[in-house]
Amino acid sequence: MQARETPPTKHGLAAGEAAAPRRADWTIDQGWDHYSAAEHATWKTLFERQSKLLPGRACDEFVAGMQKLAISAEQIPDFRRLSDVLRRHTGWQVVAVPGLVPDDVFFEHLAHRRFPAGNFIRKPDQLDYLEEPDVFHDVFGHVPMLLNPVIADFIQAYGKGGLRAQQLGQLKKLARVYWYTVEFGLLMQDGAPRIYGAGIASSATESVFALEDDSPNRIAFELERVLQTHYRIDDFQETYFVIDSLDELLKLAQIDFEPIYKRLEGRPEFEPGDVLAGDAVITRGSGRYHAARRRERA
Ligand code: HBI
Ligand code: FE
Repeated sequence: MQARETPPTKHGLAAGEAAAPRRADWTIDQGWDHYSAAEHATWKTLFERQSKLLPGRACDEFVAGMQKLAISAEQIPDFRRLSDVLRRHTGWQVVAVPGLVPDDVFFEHLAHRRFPAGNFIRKPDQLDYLEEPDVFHDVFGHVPMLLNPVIADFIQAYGKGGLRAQQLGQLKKLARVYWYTVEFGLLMQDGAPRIYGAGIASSATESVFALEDDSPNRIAFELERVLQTHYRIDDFQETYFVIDSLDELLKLAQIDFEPIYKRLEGRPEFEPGDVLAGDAVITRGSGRYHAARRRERA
């Protein structure tokens, strides 16, 4: 989830997580047997809330992935079971990590079809927002889309691209592509935007805001526009980028970004809420929500 403009400083250890010696790849045992009834109950609350909100809002591919996964409200899923299903469909597996891991570790896992998922779950008083990707964000938000072959290829390509972008010093730009697709992307379906981004799919408030609020912009995804556009890590997005088909992401996976990075050197970058003359605007937002938030902070 939280792909950050500034590298994460702390690598939070889940509450109660002993500072066990980390493996070089930062994976840990999920510790499924150690989840308390309260933690399973938090999962149930989050799962039931989203399951009510997503029909008609999540894209068909998300719904199809969720059905194949056969996860339920009753318990926090066991990553070994999830990996059995994922391996069969798209060759992915889920590996447990204590929270955000260093970028290169993250990319290395994705490049080998291993999805790092937080093994901890948020506290009941953090239901609506938390800093680090927990098991609900990662498993409920991301894993269903990993059953879609296009997304499965795209995220692996993002991992490989991330390692390359780091070598080229272009990570900040590439992180924006991940952010505005895998995390907060919308997909046109039956003439209206639908959710495929995990950051939206796992958030009760943002599932509604992203699709129905008049505040955000919704703009057709265009690679160079997104590479130059900053994003918010602390609040709803000011702009959601919309693709017409998941196959648009497959094309991205086949592009060599290096010449694009070069061409964009020194070109203007844009704020999250900007609308540009060249944008294919689907809905132009009023900006009301973020204007109110700025006034609160002023
Ligand atoms: N670590 N566990 C975890 N999950 C993430 O989504 C994640 C991460 N580390 C780095 C990161 N995301 C982003 O900074 C990169 O996508 C750029
Ligand atoms: Fe995420």
